[in-house]
Amino acid sequence: MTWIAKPKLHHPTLGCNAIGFTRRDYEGKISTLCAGCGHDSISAAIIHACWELAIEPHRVAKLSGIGCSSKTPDYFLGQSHGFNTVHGRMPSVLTGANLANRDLIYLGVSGDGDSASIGMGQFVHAIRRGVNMVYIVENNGVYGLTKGQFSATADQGSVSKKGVANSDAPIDLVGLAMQLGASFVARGFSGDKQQLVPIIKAAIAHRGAAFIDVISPCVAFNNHAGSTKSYEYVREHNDAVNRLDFIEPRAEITADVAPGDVVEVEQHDGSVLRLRKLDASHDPTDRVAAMNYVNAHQAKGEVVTGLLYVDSAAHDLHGHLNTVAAPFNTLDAKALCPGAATLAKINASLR
Ligand SMILES: Cc1ncc(C[n+]2csc(CCOP(=O)(O)OP(=O)(O)O)c2C)c(N)n1
Ligand code: SF4
Ligand SMILES: [Mg+2]
Repeated sequence: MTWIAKPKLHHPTLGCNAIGFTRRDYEGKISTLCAGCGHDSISAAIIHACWELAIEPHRVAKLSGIGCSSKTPDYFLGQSHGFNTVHGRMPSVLTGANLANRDLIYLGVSGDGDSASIGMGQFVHAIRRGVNMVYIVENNGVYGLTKGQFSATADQGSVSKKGVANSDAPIDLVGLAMQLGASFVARGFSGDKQQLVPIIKAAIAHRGAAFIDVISPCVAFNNHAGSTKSYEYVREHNDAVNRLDFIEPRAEITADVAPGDVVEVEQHDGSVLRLRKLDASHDPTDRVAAMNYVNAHQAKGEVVTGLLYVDSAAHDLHGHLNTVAAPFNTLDAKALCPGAATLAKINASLR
């Protein structure tokens, strides 16, 4: 059995959000992943973020590829749209769905194998096109589902469960996403929900390509001494560059923080990202500085987490293509087909 249905009973005292849903309304089936797998903590963070944002589940489309990570959309948002694609093909299917219906919230869930190997070509183009989505890579440095081979994000020298050292150079998806023009780039750790939940909320509110790399230890094949994606290693080497408060447009601002310690960034929908700066030298609105910062700390063996880069004035793919505001799937045949005369005019202009 690959999935287990969850009983629908709710405790009567369970709290409701602004649209009357309990947290349980955002859950999915019972997870069949290994106990302690980091991916389950990420699912819990997604559930928490969507519940707090009071998102109507039918407004979310969750898409994934193949892998333990790509199985997880079955374990959250059970009342949302879902599509499990072929290995590495989530980004193109998500792009097509987004073009057809721009009104949904697109959540792409992938693994380091799914995105950094077979799906690399798909990943880079979805990011550089600025598809309006939250793209989460649940990064454990291995192919968990196929029994723990090194993935392309495994650090050089990192040791496998069988004692073999990885000789290949790693691909850093965070650095790549920044270089490709992603307008929201963050790294989280599955073991730090306090940091991860506001990052996911901010990414959902962001219009454009929001990429989140979440270090997510595989307890079966990559959680031993010598692994740089284990719980112990990340806890010891985590350099949280900032702490994020996400403030929704209508919510009252109550945080009491000393001026100078905080950077506020307003997003398209009016929500505010309040970044408590732990490292004053990091400016999350300067892409080149953010890339240098991540690289410099990586060279020291540190895993930088937090919101690394954000461009709150970014446009998404629909903005680039100047499409109409109405989703294509709501347009009738007359609006979608301009007619023979218009077509003849376009053809004439190309001759
Ligand atoms: C076309 C194709 N090639 C290879 C596979 C075998 N395969 C299944 S999952 C996987 C890697 C999964 O790794 P990752 O995306 O990191 O997910 P994880 O299991 O680690 O969460 C591979 C190679 C496949 N299913 N389809
Ligand atoms: S094999 Fe690894 S990635 Fe897959 S469910 Fe188990 S712990 Fe998670
Ligand atoms: Mg993996």
